[in-house]
Amino acid sequence: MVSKTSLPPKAGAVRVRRDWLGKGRVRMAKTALISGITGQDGSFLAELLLDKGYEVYGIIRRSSSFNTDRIDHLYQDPHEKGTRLHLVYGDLNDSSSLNTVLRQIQPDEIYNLGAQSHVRVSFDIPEYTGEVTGLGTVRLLEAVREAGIRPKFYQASSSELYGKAVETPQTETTPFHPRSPYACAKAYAYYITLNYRESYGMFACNGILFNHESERRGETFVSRKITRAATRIKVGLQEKLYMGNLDAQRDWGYARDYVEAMWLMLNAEEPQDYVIATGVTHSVREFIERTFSYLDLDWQRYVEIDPRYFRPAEVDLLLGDASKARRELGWEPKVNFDQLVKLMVDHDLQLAKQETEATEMHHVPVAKARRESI
Ligand code: NAP
Ligand code: F7E
Repeated sequence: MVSKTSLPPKAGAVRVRRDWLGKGRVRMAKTALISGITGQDGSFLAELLLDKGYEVYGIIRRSSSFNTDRIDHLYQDPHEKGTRLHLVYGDLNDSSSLNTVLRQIQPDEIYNLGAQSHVRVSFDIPEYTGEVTGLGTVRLLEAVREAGIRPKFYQASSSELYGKAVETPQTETTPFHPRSPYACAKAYAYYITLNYRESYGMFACNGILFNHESERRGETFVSRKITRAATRIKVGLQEKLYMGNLDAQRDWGYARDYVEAMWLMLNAEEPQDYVIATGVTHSVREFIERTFSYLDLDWQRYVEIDPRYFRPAEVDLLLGDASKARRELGWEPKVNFDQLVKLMVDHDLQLAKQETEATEMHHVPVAKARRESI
């Protein structure tokens, strides 16, 4: 299903694609390259950029099974005319692939979303996380220099940088105190992005995004783990939900709102770093309560604590102040906490019902718990 694209010819350092609309009218299409296009944010960003008329290239990794579920609805046969989404193989651990991709595509905008993004997992694979999430960024930035091009560059920085936060709410000037190998890797990526802006005058921005979730969120992040489990419990597919630290507080927003901020940053006058957050924080316990109560379930009957989900070092409280983004980019979140929980539960309830039907049809034994090793 993924094809190596036939790349259009180049016409100099900054290339503009011309799609003929007939009668001599031309559309000047910008080209964007997304690392991490198969992830939650990558899929929403690809949708947004395609809607805006961009030609979108996404870097995907070779996998023994398909991992393009989140973008399958956007994918078109490359043999069809006018296809604007192209997938190319590459890896943030492999400089040569990045060099080739950049030389060939010469994008106007690069969104570096690729990462080993799970905080708990980063304690198990710290070196690998450093390679992909940290050094991967400098590999991509160097590939830009080697290609001799001047694209705008977005780095997916994270509120995890604040870690053991020294002030609340956190802003662009709050000092960092990373609390995990993931956050340490993101700190390197943040500073190297800033360094390339200062050293080479690159239009490079850090979006310091607070937690953002959706119906496409990976199932081992806490929000989706809760909405998947609660809806499966509701339809009788699961009996218990095992959780870690319920006291942690997060500033949760909706991913679709947050990818818009990425685009706004690269289309602002000046390259700068921005906090993107809702300005409201809730505990994991509140997320659980809200989810179960929406489903008319008493959460205390189903939720148990399993210490394996505690982290060696925890980030207790995150709360972002996105005033700068509101002021300078005109960005604000559209979906609040209750709406977020509702849209995720509605989606996952449908999924659970489909699972029930499949289970009944094929006489599959009901699993007591899902694969939730983290
Ligand atoms: P995600 O769902 O975990 O997606 C991560 C993406 O990175 C996937 O497409 C993955 O590909 C790709 N990737 C992993 N290793 C790679 C490698 N070696 N080379 C190339 N690509 C690789 O993450 P997300 O939630 O969309 O987040 C997007 C970015 O924002 C990440 O950098 C994350 O750290 C950061 N961030 C996220 C949040 C949040 O709340 N979601 C907040 C702040 C910052 P596969 O599909 O092949 O695994
Ligand atoms: O955990 C607590 C856990 O894994 C949130 C990534 O996208 O956002 C994400 O990182 C909180 C933590 O996200 C379970 O201890 C309790 O305090 O959903 P999470 P995260 O660690 O905040 C940031 C901004 C990123 O940049 C990252 O890429 O929930 N928690 N019990 C649990 N968490 C999980 N996963 N599973 C539990 O059972």
